[in-house]
Amino acid sequence: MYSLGWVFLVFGLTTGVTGQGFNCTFEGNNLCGWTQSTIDSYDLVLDSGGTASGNTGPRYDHTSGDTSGTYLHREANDRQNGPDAVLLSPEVAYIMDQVYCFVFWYNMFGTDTGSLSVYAYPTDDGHDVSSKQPLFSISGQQTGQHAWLRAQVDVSNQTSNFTVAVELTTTSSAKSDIAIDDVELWLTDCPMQSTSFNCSFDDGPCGWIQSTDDDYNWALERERTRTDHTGPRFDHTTGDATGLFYYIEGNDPSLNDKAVLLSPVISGSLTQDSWCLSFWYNMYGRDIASLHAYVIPAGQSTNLGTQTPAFSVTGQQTGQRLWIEALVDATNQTSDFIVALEAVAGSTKLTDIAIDDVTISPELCMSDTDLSFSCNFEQGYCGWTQSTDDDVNLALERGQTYSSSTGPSFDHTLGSKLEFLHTRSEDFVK
Ligand SMILES: [Ca+2]
Ligand SMILES: [Ca+2]
Ligand SMILES: [Ca+2]
Ligand SMILES: [Ca+2]
Repeated sequence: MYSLGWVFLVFGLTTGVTGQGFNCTFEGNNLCGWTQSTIDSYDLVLDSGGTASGNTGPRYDHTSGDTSGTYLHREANDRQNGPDAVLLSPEVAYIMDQVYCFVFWYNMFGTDTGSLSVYAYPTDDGHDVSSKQPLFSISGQQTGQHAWLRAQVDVSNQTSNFTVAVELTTTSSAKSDIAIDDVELWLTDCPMQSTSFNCSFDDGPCGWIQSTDDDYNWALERERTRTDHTGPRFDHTTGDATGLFYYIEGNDPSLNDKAVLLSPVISGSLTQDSWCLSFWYNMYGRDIASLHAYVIPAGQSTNLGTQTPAFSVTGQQTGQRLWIEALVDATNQTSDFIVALEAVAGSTKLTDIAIDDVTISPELCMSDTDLSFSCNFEQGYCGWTQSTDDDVNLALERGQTYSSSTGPSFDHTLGSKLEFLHTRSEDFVK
């Protein structure tokens, strides 16, 4: 082992790369220098193009962005073999004062997703990670089937040759797949990751976090969600599959289950106590329930049961392509506060709710949403409301409707690519 470390040390000094075979795309069914632990209960599988269980696992590999590439996958259908699977890096040479950043991509899609943990430890200590402290850990659903998120872990604090280990753990459910791809070791400090209330979500959560005082998690997704006839076609920021949005997947939760996303802290004060919260939402699906925004003191319980929402909208509001802006005044915020966005699951799988482009500014919202009978529906509903005494909501939509042989191609006001109200024949099919 000593001589192997020396080889890596020389290799590292001469090329600037330590741990030969560390960086790996897992293409060509190749683990590079990584190995499967033999003291865990399961071996990860190389996979591509979707997994055996529905409603869990990635649709595409991260390297190629399509079904041709390969990623490493914890298949939850095999969970009877045991919960934990550990992947071990090649030994990395210790170099005094060298910094190391471990970077990888993960997909965690499935209501009952387990956990992903990263360890770094002297190789000579052995590979039983159950006795070690993880440097990074995340659990529960984080993404939809198309999105991958980047994680980085500072593994610099070493005193001898070391191993990086990635542990993927399932729950007792089949909907608990986890996949990783494109692992790299950077000989630099990990880049700063800023926390920001204002977020497009295109590069991740910006410090927004999943509540644990709720029933399930929001998921970051890239395009069309798992189920037809619900969920947005693309994100709001980019209008194509390059951007990400948060959504709740209607396939899995039970009626009235709640998922809550919590913002970074905003500093309210006596001199700055009025704020305008803006976010965009897509609520397309016959059985959509509701979306609420809460403004609550920082540090207070995030159990929202007794709170009054500052904003609520219920039932289907949009078609597949349209996003509507919500403007919410937050007044009398004389101390630190956060915003909680809560989605409530409806009675069927046609209940996806999506949000994107969240911002807050130190002023009351401009009241450009004048209530008006005359409305071209370009900016929303102008105060027109959905009846609750009927069977279905009209939906604002942009461009063509979902069914190719029904509905108008373009709206009447400007003749192209704008919004119109319509009913959807699919909505009446039970
Ligand atoms: Ca194993
Ligand atoms: Ca790959
Ligand atoms: Ca976005
Ligand atoms: Ca949650």
